[in-house]
Amino acid sequence: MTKDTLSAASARHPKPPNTTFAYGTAGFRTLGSLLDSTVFRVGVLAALRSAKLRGKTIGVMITASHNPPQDNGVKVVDPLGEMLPQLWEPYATQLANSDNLEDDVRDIVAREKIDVAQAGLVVVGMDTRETSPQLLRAAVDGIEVFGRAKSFGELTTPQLHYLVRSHNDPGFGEPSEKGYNKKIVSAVEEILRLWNVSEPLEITVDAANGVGAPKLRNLSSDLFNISVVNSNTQDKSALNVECGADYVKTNQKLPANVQPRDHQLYSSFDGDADRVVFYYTDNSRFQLLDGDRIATLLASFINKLLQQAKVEAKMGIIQTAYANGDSTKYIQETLQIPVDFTPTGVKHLHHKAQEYDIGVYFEANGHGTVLFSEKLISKLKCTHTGLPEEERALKTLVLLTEVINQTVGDSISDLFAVLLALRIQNKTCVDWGKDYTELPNKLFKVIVKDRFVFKTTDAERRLVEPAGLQAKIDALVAAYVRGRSFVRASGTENAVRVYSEAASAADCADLGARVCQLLEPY
Ligand code: G16
Repeated sequence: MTKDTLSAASARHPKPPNTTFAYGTAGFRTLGSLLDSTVFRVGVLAALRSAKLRGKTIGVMITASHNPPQDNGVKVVDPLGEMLPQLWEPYATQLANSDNLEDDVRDIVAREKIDVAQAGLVVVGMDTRETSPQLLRAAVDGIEVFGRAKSFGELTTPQLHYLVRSHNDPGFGEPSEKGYNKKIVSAVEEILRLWNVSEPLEITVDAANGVGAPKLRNLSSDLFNISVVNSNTQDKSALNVECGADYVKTNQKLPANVQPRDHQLYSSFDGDADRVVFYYTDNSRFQLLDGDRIATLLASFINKLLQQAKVEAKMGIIQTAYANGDSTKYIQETLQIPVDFTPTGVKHLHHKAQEYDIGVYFEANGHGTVLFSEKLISKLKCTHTGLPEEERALKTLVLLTEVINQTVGDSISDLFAVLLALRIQNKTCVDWGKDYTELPNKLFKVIVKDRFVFKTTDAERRLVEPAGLQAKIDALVAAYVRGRSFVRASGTENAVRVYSEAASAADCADLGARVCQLLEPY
């Protein structure tokens, strides 16, 4: 271990007093001004992870995604673009809170039998927040204690995942932002040509004043025409404020600066462009098309292509407790696709999705993707029937695996996948919105003294602690037709989330408000 370097570097990144850092749903997240030491230490951990994997490239992303502008965060990405394995999360927490960094690093090195000399490259990206450049420097400092760092500057989170994967797996694409753009744009163009689509795909995207705005503008083609609003990344206080996927989903209303034309499709990204939701207005009534709708649209589109190609594949849809009850019913009864539930967090959904040939996972908040197994991709590539309709479906499926980010939920990829699914099936946004009717639902954010006292079970659908609280929620829920409600601590914000749904909008609001009241003593 290069003891002096670690202590010298660490001295430049002192830990703030009286602060405890917790690794949450998507890494560490809190006020950006508190995170310097944590990001430095995550950099150290990422290099150790690379060493453990004998020099494979690892990723570090500086972002707080949908959180307010003053927050920031950091997460680690594994070689194939997956999140840091959960077994390593305690190490991240151990280092972030350590008062004796050298001892704790030595402890992890011994427990994992790491040869630090094998540490390789760690690629780093950041979102557009004010604190991001300084935190990026802290990450690089940490990485360079044992490994090598390569900074890509501003990126969307899914671009960073792509870059990590392509550094380790050259067949995945060129390891550059250009490579990412080329992979998506050429696959979209090829699909459109296969289906003789000449009218360009069109949509207006609310980019949450985040990094998605410049990155979307870098994609160009005669075959699509994307207008971007809420693209002010210079005003650091504007990120996710009154705009973006989280705002639109939580408030179920239009973001600022979208003046809709009826029956026209719009979409919103979040601050780091890993979530997307869609919407339109019908007689000025707002209709949201969230992650549940994206999952059903893409699953039924892919199913149709599989039927046309005459290829059998095992498909499953993965949801969380936030999925609307009617979406689950529609998937099981109409689409006849199995549904699995996992706790919130793409790290959970992603692994479940990998159990299928085609795993479609979307959180209701718009975070998700469609994973195709390597085995299925090879089968699709090797099958040739000579029949034009079958060949076209086969080619489209293969190209979809290039459009849809295979490492993580990606607003840009998902945007194109949805536009293609609609155009090829000749489906309007209104048709899409009518696939099934949704139970009225509402999300609440409640600030409590200590959110960590809320412990859940059953894919976060039931509370086990505080004792007795779940029984009170059950009693309330029983009084409403098709009522459902649950309480869980956010893993990204200092708040507890309450979800409610019921047969009528009034009941849904009432149920949610009464469950929120139950939280007052906490
Ligand atoms: C992150 C996670 C998502 C999760 C969301 C909210 O999203 O990646 O899987 O749904 O946080 O989590 P929680 O309810 O625990 O706060 P993002 O877009 O913020 O990175």
